[in-house]
Amino acid sequence: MPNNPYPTYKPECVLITGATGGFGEAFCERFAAIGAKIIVHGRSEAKVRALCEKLDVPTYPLIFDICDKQATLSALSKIPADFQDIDVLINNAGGALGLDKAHESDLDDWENMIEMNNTSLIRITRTLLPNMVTRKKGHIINIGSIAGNWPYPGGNVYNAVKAFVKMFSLSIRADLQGTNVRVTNIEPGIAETPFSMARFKGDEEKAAAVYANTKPLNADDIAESVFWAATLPEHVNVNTMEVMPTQQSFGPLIVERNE
Ligand code: 8X3
Repeated sequence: MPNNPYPTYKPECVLITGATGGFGEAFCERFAAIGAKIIVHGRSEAKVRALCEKLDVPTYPLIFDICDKQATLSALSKIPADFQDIDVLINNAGGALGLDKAHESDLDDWENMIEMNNTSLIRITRTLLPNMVTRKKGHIINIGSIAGNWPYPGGNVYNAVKAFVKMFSLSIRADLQGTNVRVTNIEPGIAETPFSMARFKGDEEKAAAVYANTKPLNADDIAESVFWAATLPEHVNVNTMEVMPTQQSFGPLIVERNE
């Protein structure tokens, strides 16, 4: 096969939040494959350190609970000098809690989803963005979801937090005009990862049913999408990228019929 003459950009330092989860590990491996230094974030020290060991590139372990503001700011302020020039920040940490109807949902789950998917994401982004602007170099890649575009029953706050991520991504692009900093929102559809185990709080049967008898996306499919957006030449910005399995698409709107 002839070489592709299209130029690519090679990020040298990538920070991945929620790196020990399904997507996160695939992202680490994809960027390590081109020799990028990886800042591996997670809550479990053992898992973060095990992943750092596995990656065949320089790594820096970043251990904090994304819902803890002080721990977040403190850990970010301690990133050593040789990892501080972050070319790509992948805001991947987050997730769904529950799939109950709005009037039957757990209020704590709702508040936690806002904290995990939105508050933590803006905190990390706001902290790391100034250095990207100063360097006139950097890329924020947010892991959104088709849930931010398409409401579905039981999605309620998860749909809403991912819609926030989409609009935050687009909106900060406007602020970053003239800085050369890129922003991308990647919006995966149904993907077989521990996502559903977390959503259904360890109920294996419910989680497995989500992926039964179909071919969902996998973590490598999304790693490749993220990697493609991140390695395009610096004058190219992918604003949003919605990716679904071929076997997932759209349904009709529901109309209630009277007798
Ligand atoms: C995960 C995709 O379809 O379960 O963000 O909401 S979906």
